[in-house]
Amino acid sequence: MNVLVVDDQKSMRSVTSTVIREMGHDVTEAESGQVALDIYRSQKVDLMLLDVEMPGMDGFETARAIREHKSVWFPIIFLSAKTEPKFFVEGIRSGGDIYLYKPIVPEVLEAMVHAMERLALIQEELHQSKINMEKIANRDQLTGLINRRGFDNAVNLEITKSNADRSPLALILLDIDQFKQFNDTAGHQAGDECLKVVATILLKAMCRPADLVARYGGEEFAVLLHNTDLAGAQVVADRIVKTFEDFAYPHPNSSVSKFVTASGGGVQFEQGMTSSALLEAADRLLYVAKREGRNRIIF
Ligand code: GH3
Ligand code: MG
Ligand code: MG
Ligand code: MG
Ligand code: MG
Repeated sequence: MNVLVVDDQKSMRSVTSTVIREMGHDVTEAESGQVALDIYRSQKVDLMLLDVEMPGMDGFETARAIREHKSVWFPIIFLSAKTEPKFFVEGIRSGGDIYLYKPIVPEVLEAMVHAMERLALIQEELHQSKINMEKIANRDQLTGLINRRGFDNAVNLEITKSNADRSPLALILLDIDQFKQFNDTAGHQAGDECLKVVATILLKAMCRPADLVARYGGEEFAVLLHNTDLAGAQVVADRIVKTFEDFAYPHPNSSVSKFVTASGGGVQFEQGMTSSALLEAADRLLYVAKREGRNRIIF
């Protein structure tokens, strides 16, 4: 663990630091609450040992400032010569987890650090599983692409960015042509395989890592082209159509082609547009592409 030892007295800091280092942890020292806060903001702290009486910001204020931050929890152990119950109570109220009396008893400090380490581990596991669940929630299981939820989040982020720095942003919405017939003729499982192939086709047609491909709905896909204007998006659209042709994935019952094709609508983001307006604009063009014979992307 990265342990931050905060005490205005150098001798006290060294005694504490020695115990912690002997336990195998890395120690950073701070001589005031303010310095502790600066360190906490710039590097990862897994455990803080905090003195109470310090000139300027005392330990209680320091703990409160950290807890106000609402970052991921990490343990705070107070080490104080103030042994009256009211200080103990204030220590816990200000956000401390344990309050130990000075002079420190090394075995007791060690035991308490172990106890906090156990809790910190549980906390870390929870934090990781929260991150993993977010990832799962944003991904489509069949194709491995991000799903509508993930895509909508990404679009909103990109829109905020484009509104701020005026960078261009383009979106293409795609829908597989006569996919119902595909399923009806070849079966639903074959349809699922086809969806995976279409995901591969679209990923293959992208050439920049920042371009985002999503499975937006059943047989609908969306492509978000960051820092791309309409002309750039048209190049990508041509490449998408070309990649479908190259793959030549057989369609068992399509009036458009012997192979799987898709229709699409492409739009460029305009300042102030909402994400739903952007998607609706693409959807309208997609509908036009369907009406005009499918197997094309219209801008
Ligand atoms: P159009 O060319 O006008 O887009 O015709 P279409 O048949 O593709 O469109 P329609 O909306 O009538 O049908 C879409 C089909 O996509 C119907 C639905 O069963 C199928 N579908 C949606 N999600 C999945 C899926 O996850 N797996 C499979 N196999 N089929 C799916
Ligand atoms: Mg002190
Ligand atoms: Mg559809
Ligand atoms: Mg379709
Ligand atoms: Mg349809």
